[in-house]
Amino acid sequence: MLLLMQPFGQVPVFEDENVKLFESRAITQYIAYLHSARGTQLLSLESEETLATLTMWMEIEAHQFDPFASRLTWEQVIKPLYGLETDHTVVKENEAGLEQVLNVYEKRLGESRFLACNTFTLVDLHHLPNIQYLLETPTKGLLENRPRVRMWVDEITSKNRRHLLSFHQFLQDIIQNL
Ligand SMILES: N[C@@H](CCC(=O)N[C@@H](CS)C(=O)NCC(=O)O)C(=O)O
Repeated sequence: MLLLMQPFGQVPVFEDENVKLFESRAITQYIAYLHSARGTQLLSLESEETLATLTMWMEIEAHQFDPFASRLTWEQVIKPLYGLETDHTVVKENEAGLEQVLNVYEKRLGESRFLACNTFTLVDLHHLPNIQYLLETPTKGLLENRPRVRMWVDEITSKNRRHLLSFHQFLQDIIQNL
């Protein structure tokens, strides 16, 4: 059934009348465009430059941050939920990679309050699931020992703490009912 909706057999899949999408970042962009006239403005639509900068940081999250962060979440948070053992060699390797990425973020956050611009956008939002998980692991040290990254993490997590806790509970309920 999932393969009928998503050719790679992965979640998430999104349907809104005639719109059918997969790839989480495409789904969040669609929802943000759809609701851009109300609520928090999550896209920098003011000019070609601000939009391109936002897109660039979305790519950085997807291709630089996410591979290390997702692996660290998998090893330290998701595997234990399934009763599997964390591979500490994999954790060490991925922490070394994440450190390099966070050094770039530390510099960027000296120029801009949030990653894409001075306001909270989808780019910051895309980091939240992994960051929220990693704050519950020893990897949180990497997020806390860089002052600007630490301030940014505090800011984006406090904005969304309530929603994320309920999402975590939702995920745990799904896993327990598998
Ligand atoms: N790039 C995709 C990645 C989707 C993805 O990795 N989904 C995982 C769950 S988080 C999945 O469905 N894994 C099952 C599989 O690959 O068989 C996105 O952002 O939507």
